[in-house]
Amino acid sequence: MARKTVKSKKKATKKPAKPSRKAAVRKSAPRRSPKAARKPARKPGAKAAGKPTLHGSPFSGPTYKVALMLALLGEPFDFTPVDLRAGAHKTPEFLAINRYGQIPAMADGDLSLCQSGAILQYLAAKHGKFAGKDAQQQARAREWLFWDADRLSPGVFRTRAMIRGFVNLAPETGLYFRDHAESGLRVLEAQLGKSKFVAGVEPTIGDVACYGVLAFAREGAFDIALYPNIAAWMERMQALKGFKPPYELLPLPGSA
Ligand SMILES: N[C@@H](CCC(=O)N[C@@H](CS)C(=O)NCC(=O)O)C(=O)O
Repeated sequence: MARKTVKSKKKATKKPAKPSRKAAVRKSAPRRSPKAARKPARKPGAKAAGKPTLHGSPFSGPTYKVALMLALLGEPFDFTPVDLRAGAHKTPEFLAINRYGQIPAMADGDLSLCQSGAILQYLAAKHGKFAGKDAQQQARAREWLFWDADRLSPGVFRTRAMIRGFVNLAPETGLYFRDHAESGLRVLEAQLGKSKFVAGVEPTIGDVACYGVLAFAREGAFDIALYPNIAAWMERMQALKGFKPPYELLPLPGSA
């Protein structure tokens, strides 16, 4: 916020009055706005909160979920690519950022967070956006967030990873995950026939999490045209301010 400067009128003849005790205190301790006064002062030695840093990969769906959330919030961020094929996620340096040895991870000031769902919740609380408008909608949004982590993500991502050759799975294991994904798609299709977004009329972290999966559905040979409510919802998500598709938001190595 721009600070307003108030110029004092000069009075050449009058001897300046001795500053009152109140004014002297004000001079030595700069006045904080009432809003700033409510916030605790930063601990000595703590890092200034700059842009968050997202550690991940453009090929990673969970990384995209976090990047999409940051884009929808209009929060600029730095991106540090982590090369999974080179095992960069299992090095001691990376394990200090994410104890689970997985991507994504996000550093925001002194806070280092992992698990895309937890990061989405953190960002929603930080900005007061996409959490849900009241306690009921917030709880619904979290239902979808956890359901995605349990059902939709494993089904779609494992199937896609198999097709793209990121993992080597036995054909019957591949079918197990495809089945999981398809039952998840049917559940989502039914919900989106009842509400505009998963938890009601507004987009929430539940939508960001599910969209972050379905953005990669084609790479897993899932035909979203078979699910018209999902297809229409995906268009609604793509129309949100700040939206970008995966490989545009996090460019592939060598494409910049
Ligand atoms: N539940 C985690 C899943 C993260 C995840 O599966 N990340 C993958 C890449 S997309 C990974 O790091 N795989 C390497 C590993 O698990 O060792 C989240 O949502 O953040």
